[in-house]
Amino acid sequence: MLAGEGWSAFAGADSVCELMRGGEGGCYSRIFKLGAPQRRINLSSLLPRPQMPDREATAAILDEIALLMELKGENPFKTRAYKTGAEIVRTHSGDIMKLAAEGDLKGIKGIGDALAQKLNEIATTEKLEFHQNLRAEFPEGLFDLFEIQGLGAKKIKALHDKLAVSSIADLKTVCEDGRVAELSGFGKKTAEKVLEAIAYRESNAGRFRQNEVAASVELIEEFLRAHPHVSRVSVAGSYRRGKETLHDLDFIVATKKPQDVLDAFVSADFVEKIVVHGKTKASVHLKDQGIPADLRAVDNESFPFALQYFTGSKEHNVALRGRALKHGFTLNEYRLAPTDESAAPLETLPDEADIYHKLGLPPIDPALRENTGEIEAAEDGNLPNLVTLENLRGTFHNHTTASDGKASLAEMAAAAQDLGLQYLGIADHSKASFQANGLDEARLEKQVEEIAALNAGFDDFRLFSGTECDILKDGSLDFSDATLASLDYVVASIHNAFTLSEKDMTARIIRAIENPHVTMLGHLTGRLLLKREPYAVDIPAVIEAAAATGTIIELNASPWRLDMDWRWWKLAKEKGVKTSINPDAHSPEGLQNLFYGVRAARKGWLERSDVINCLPLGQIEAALARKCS
Ligand code: DGT
Ligand code: CA
Ligand code: CA
Ligand code: ZN
Repeated sequence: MLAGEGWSAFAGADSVCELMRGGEGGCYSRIFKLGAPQRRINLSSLLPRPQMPDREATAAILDEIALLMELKGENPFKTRAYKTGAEIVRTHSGDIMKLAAEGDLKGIKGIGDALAQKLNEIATTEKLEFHQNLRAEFPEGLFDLFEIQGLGAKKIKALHDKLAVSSIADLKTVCEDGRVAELSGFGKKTAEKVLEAIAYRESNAGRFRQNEVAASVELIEEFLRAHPHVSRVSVAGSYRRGKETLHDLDFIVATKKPQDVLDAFVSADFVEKIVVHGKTKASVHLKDQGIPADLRAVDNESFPFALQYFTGSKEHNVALRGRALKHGFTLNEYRLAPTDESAAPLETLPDEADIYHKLGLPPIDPALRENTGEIEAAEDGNLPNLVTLENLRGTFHNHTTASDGKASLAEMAAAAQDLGLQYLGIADHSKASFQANGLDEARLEKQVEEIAALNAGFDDFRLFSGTECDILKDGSLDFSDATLASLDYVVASIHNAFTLSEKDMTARIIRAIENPHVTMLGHLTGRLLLKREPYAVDIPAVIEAAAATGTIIELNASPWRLDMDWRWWKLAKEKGVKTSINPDAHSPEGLQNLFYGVRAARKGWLERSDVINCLPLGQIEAALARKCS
């Protein structure tokens, strides 16, 4: 059913563990293999695989051991061995899980006998007794503390040891009664920040980012499709609409035997808990993070109506039903029927698109169904021709091992070529981002040379040398104009001093935009979905400044960011501002973030012509140079 919509799910995303460490480094909750090398765009062939005991899951276990040992106050050398182990597991160039399963890790630097044995246990049994025992020494609630912005192992240990904090509720109490403020290394400001973070977490309870659910969506669709009595399957709800965060998953199937299908669904492997098991609907919680999921089983004739209704949004449906009434129809989740009951019933409608046709409209893409003018646009024949993954020809804002990425220039270039891209922009951090090992002028110059050397060896592919240059507190840039001018392009981003007033923050960003060498603005508001609120900034004023100067505004495609938010792109487009859909990749897998970026761009009504990285090699160069010339 999703075929033709051009955004069947594939995924790959930064997990909480890297954010726990406070960096932007790629740490993937799921690793998806890149497709076989091809010279055409094959982005959409990257589907999320159901979770296996893969190397990231293994690395996450080692990371957690290191954390827990730190909490216990163990010898730092022991702790470090696990951290190093996790890095090796993540970055080893061979099939390390296979080697581990075969007990064949000898000779890999950094993996001693004890670690090799543990890796063997994980690879063969999918768990590690040592880890489970260690975890059992701590109260379950303690693990939630790691999700609070600004708390690392050290601080959590202090809270745990000195104030007996072992849950978010405990933490709230000791922040409110002033004990945290008095704790050495904390202070009043930290206590306030922590309380804010707790409030933010509470306001987002029960919501998920797309990357947290994408693999389950694929798995469940596949499961349903394989059922012998199911003829049609689709995900619906907010996931189908490409919302940046969501509350539950919704699936619709067409079947003659709803009870059979619902029975199979609630007894499936992936289900943890059954909430509703009715005749036409089941609601469950998945084993995967307890994600709630609804399934509705309808007959083939009702399927298009159920799919339309349960895709939502509610506001879109209300507006569409209003339009149906004007045309003399009632529209619900089962049918479109004449309001006048004596009139002949409607013939059946085979597809969801036919519902829109019957109401005198072209089909409206699920991404647009938020009642923000899509029905009027459809009526006037002004629906956008939305950008697709396949339209992308390259991408900017990617990191390498030179700063905080996990892969080399050559590896990132190879990964981009595997995806069928024609070019890849490198934008490692600048020196002010010392926590991310940002490059100084000398290292940047060396990277520019390395890129030139690699480019000499490519046919029909090019690396662009850029930088993700820090915007300093006063809006000046971390590199001189001369240095910036030596690059193919510049992404300017904020990575510190998040707490400026809206006025100061806006002025800071606009000053950066006014620099003729700044090609594009990185992650405009700094938000981390469900984790950190955007900083205060006057977005219309920034859009205005970008339009006046010909500065591109990035659509950061990390599922944690999706920044600038889709709700602003219509305004940006009206003002003539272009975007670049940028994965902010810190590894080859990170390039898969483009999937989420395109979904967000579609929600923002963007077309191919609004997105500079749809331009082929040969035309993109001029777009990058437009501002300076
Ligand atoms: P969420 O909160 O991320 O799960 O968002 P949705 O949009 O997936 O919401 P959900 O799962 O409650 O319902 C799925 C769709 O079903 C929703 O987008 C529109 C439709 N729907 C649900 N309840 C109502 C309702 O009371 N009235 C109307 N018109 N539509 C509804
Ligand atoms: Ca939903
Ligand atoms: Ca639902
Ligand atoms: Zn950044």
